[in-house]
Amino acid sequence: MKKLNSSSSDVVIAGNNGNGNAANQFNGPMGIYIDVNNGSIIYVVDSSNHRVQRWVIGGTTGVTVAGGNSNGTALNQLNSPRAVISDSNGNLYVSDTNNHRIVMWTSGATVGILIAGTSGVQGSTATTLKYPNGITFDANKNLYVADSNNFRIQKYIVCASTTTTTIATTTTVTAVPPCTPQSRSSGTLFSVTNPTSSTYPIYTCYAYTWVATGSSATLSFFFRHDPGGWMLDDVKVYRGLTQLITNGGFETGDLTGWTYSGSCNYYTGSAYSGSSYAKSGSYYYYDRCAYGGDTISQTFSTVAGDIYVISFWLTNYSCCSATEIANVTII
Ligand SMILES: [Ca+2]
Repeated sequence: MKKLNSSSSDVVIAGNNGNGNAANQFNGPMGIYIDVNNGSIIYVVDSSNHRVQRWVIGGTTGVTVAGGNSNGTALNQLNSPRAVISDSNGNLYVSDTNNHRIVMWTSGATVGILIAGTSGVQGSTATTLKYPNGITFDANKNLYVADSNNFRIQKYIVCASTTTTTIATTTTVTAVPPCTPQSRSSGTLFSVTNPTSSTYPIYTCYAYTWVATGSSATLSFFFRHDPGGWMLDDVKVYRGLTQLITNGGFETGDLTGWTYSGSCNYYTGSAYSGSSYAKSGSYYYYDRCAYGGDTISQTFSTVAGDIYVISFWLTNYSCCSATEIANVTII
């Protein structure tokens, strides 16, 4: 372990005594974490020694504070851990990677407490993990786990009592949208007026995270295009792994599940057949509403405070000499 000193050259603060399992050595150190209560203490995940070492920065030896009993699935053991964090109560949380679990070690404990995953069992359900790696807390002490081989981030609500802190329930497994989501706090997800180029046949992916504020929300797509048209497909809203939008791929061939409103002098928006035009499947929503504007929307139940992941694919067909507007809102 090294850190920079004031002259910008590095200094060794732990280890540097070759590869081994003595108290002054490491074997495959991975995650490191500065104690949240004491900036002179560093925790080092000594991965290939299946232990977590506590070092006073600059000290000559470390003390094992988790694991150190060879690799295994017992609660006094770890198996190739990768990450450690501490909380203000002095508890350590260890990403016990090859045991597919997160364990908590209280100060001075000789065994850990299983708080997420299932010991030694890999899986992709809400109660299993597959090679977890990085872990962190948010300001409300919710625990986030990078569930590496499941390609997902898990969130666990922490329930604090007066004497100890335990993880009670798994609440959110977040679906991964088809493109990197942007965070939105207001009701407008996407808005464009008079685009300068036509992108058809390439669809663009749009994805957003949004926190519900009430018991329901309405996702709306307003389009105007005179002439030419907007093409929309694969609309999804996820709460955890539950998809909430009905007929987001328009594969019923009509607007089942959607509410239509607005007026157009020409061509109202409708589900169109044509697999070569659709982003996926056989149908897509094609809106050529000219000299007016129309909206399709869908309302679904929400839980205030929960995160929703919204995604859709959009392109425009022929432009750019007249008024062309797309507005996507969630209210
Ligand atoms: Ca489709």
